[in-house]
Amino acid sequence: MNSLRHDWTRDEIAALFEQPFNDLLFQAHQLHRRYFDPNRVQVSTLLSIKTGACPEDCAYCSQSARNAAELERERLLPLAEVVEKARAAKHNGASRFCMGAAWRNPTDKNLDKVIEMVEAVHALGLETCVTLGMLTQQQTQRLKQAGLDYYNHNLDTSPEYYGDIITTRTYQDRLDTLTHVRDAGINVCCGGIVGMGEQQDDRISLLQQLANLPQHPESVPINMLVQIEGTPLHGVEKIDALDFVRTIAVARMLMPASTVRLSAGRSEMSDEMQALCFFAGANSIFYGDKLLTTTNPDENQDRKLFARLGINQDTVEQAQVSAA
Ligand code: SAM
Ligand code: DTB
Ligand code: SF4
Repeated sequence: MNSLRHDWTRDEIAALFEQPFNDLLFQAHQLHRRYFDPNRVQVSTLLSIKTGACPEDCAYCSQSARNAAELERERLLPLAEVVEKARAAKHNGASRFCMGAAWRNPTDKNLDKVIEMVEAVHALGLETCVTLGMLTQQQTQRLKQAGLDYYNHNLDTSPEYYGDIITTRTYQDRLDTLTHVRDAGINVCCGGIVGMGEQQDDRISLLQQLANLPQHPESVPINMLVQIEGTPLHGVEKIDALDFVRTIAVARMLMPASTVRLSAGRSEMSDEMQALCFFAGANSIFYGDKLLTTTNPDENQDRKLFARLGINQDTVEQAQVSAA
């Protein structure tokens, strides 16, 4: 197998993007087949364990206290409710359960509670993932000991566009958290959002940041902005569907051994657009009718789509073998 590269230049990435669509998809798909079964998709289910009232000012997010989105806030959910949701997710075929909290960072007391959740979900035989904001080195070590498999922390956009989207934490803060997660031996889930009014150069630069990390994230979520009323990004120009597919294809080419997740935004995608994304190299989705605060296609719709495409879902066992 080719060795993985961490020295991509912007010009090289731009050249990948600028190819004719068929050439790009052909190359991305070929590489995809070299590393993965093209007919297998990993499925994760998301649960918001603490919703809203977040002190951060992320311009896309319904949960920022500074945005005017209508949202029912919720305190940290009780353990029993989380376990019940995780059991249902497993029953529906998810192999990973991802818990998200609207925090800038968890307090150590909050982390105690999350650790109980991670242990309980792990005990159900599911892979575990959490996204809690910034973490210290000590906090990542505690999560690792609890059996956490993945930590999601996105770079969100390019360093150049970042200041237009978030001002309450820096790009470097994000990179520091990613280093702590990596150093603790937890799998890294890190990607971004497109369709936030960014330029093609920003997509190139975001993917360059991800691909040139010392180790590629094991999981790379590519979110298409879910526009939420009351947030500053509501009404921003949407990304062209084929440009979105190109972004998936380039992510696949830069990080060929990573799982690329067709993440938020699927409710607005046609089956045909999703099919192109799977061909271009996406091999993971969020499964279940809710993301954190917004809707996702329901499981029946996804089952039908997988059946039409001849795609199989990863079972928990298969997911664990591929992650090993
Ligand atoms: N509060 C934590 C943090 O930001 O690190 C964890 C939860 S946060 C909601 C997780 C990620 O979801 C964000 O980094 C962002 O990439 C993605 N996200 C949030 N709102 C979104 C939206 N409206 N559309 C697409 N992706 C979104
Ligand atoms: C990721 O990259 N996308 C997920 C997960 N990681 C936590 C979140 C998507 C959120 C979409 C908007 C919402 O439902 O609030
Ligand atoms: Fe808070 Fe995370 Fe939303 Fe930003 S993305 S406002 S940190 S919940």
